[in-house]
Amino acid sequence: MVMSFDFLSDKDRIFTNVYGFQPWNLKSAEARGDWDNTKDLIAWGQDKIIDEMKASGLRGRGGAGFPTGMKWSFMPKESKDGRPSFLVINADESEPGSCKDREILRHDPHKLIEGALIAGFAMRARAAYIYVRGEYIREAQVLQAAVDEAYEAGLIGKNAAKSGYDFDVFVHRGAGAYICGEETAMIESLEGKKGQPRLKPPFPAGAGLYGCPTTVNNVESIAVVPTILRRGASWFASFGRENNKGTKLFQISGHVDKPCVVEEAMSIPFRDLIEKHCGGIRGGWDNLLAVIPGGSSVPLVPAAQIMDAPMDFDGLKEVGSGLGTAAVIVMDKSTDIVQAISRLSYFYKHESCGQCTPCREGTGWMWRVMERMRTGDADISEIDTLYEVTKQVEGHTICALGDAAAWPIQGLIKHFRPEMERRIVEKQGNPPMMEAAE
Ligand code: L3W
Ligand code: SF4
Repeated sequence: MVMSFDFLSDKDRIFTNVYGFQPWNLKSAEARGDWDNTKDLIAWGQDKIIDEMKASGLRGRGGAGFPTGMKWSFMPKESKDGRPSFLVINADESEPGSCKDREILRHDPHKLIEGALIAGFAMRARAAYIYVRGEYIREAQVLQAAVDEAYEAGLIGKNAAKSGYDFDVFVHRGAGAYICGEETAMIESLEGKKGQPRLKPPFPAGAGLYGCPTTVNNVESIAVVPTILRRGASWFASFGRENNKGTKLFQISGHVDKPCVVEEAMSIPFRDLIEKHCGGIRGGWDNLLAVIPGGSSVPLVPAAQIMDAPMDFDGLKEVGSGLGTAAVIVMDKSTDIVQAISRLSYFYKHESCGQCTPCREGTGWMWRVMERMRTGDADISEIDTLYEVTKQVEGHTICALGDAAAWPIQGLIKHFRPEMERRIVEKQGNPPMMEAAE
């Protein structure tokens, strides 16, 4: 039996200015409820804030889904040798398909700044560094102007929002490298070095920015904090299902009638998300080929398997993929699926920082073979070799970029192997192995 889904109602939306219909400025943000008695929330104290965040079930919105309250609890309660702690906010949104943090930065920056203060207080951080993707020029300007407004109004800085807590916020612009979205590469970059991931452990909570305890959180994870605390953990946890709670910004691009960014309840079935907010699939549901549901780093899912999948961490894992950043890339039957995945392979080859051999050599090798798969110039036996190489890269690198380069190709081979074989056969004629099989 197909259950009907309770769509998120307007009164339950956190991001009420996601389309920028109202100004982003402080006056307008206050009218939307931001900075309303922030001092009272801070007066709860660190432990109560962290407990409330844990109870809300919020999991990181930047791709990994790590429980946010638990992450904050890793930060030390006492400073060692007088060293400060830091909050770093990851606004280096560069994952192909992801475009939600951008809407927060340019239309709702005060939600992020207020969230930074409360989260920073809860983890005893001295300051927040917001690392903004280099290409987001206008967004960085808006964010900086909002930070300036907040300083001027006494909401951050000394005795922030009259809470008795001193807290600074710095906006830092990246320079266009995708790898700086990886948390330890971001920390290196903030320190003025080349953005290359560090080995973990130690995790940033132990040794992060300038060697000090640091937590790195995604923009959306921080921007939802004030509303969760004001409305209560149980309100937030009433959306979605066990282990997959809350509301979420979905970003739908590709072959739908109306691509959009929309806040919905977690666990919304794929079909409902597309019908309600995107006007359906271009050319109708029979025209759907495949979907990459979480940004380019997660495997594609063929049409038949995604239709009724709940759009959450567990639902997408069950169909062999992941929620990632909830960047939903929809591909209809006009898509050259081999070319699409080959283009992603080029992206990862281009963005590899080159530190580890499996990633540096593997991403280039996989892209070159993918290109021959695209043109039909590969040998059929190379499909297995390509798969083997993705397995050699996966799990054998310092950071997740190696996995991210391997998974889209694995998904292609798993679900579209006949299409890969077809173009080789069409270009070269039936190789002996296939002739014998007929
Ligand atoms: C202390 C432990 N802390 C884990 C912390 C860790 C991190 C968080 C999650 O990658 C993924 C990646 C992309 N003690 C800890 C601990 N932590 N164990 O928890 O850690 P992790 O390693 O699972 O993930 P990550 O390195 O944060 C994020 C995928 O997201 N992704 C990419 C999105 C890209 C963007 C963008 O464009 N900016 O968001 C999409 O799927 O491939 O797998 O904070 O320190 N024992
Ligand atoms: Fe750099 Fe790739 Fe190694 Fe990550 S996996 S550290 S991007 S070489």
